[in-house]
Amino acid sequence: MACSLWPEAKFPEQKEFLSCLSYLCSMLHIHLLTVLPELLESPFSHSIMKRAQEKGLLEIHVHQLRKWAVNKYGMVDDYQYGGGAGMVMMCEPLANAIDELQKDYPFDEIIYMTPDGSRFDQRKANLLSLKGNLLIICGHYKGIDERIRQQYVTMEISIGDYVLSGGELAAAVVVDAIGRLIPGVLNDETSALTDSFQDDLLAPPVYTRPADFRGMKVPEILLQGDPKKVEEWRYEQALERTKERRPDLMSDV
Ligand code: 6GU
Repeated sequence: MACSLWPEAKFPEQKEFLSCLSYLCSMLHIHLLTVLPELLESPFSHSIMKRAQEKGLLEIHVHQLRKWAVNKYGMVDDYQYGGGAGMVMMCEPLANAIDELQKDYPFDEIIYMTPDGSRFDQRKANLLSLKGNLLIICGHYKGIDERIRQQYVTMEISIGDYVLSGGELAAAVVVDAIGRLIPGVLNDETSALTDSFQDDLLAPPVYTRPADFRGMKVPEILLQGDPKKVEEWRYEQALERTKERRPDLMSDV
């Protein structure tokens, strides 16, 4: 949720105060376990995700799973029992990594990114943004050993009905969606309250200058300066757009 009570700090004392306050209120630690940490560098180093970390509201820790490998070659995957193409991520490195991290961070959820998980949506993003410590396991190859899923994993997430070559890009999507919802991350201009899906409606169309672009005019109502009329128009547009493009979202409206 966006919150205008979180101003931009101008002085060092303000910055420190805000960062303490945020720590007490809504600091979220997200740990990611991956064999490809490089893939997760850029998505969290810019824009809103960068600001969330600078404000002390979000901490992202990317761990190379090979650190917990069973041998000096950094082996974390092995052939699957029963035969068949594709390797499986082994139990020991994952179990050792989770056991070690869990000592310092009492995870609210241990999430496994997998195409056979349950579909990620705005509701899940909202719920996860209120947690304090999350661990996200990025799957690779044929996936992780079933026993880790049974013993450790508390939530399995897919981002859609298609297969990616690994869980990293899906994890980046999930972390971005969660991170921007942490109270204090967005300001009035970037508010999440008017996002598509936040109220089961798609967002209405938006316009900026010029008012006339190659003969295409901005709807008159937006130029008249009546906030109540603008709000009504936006709601109507959101309803129409949702009915047309995503009628499946409308069952409760
Ligand atoms: Cl979470 N992982 C992979 N590998 N593919 C996916 C996915 C996750 N979600 C959709 N496709």
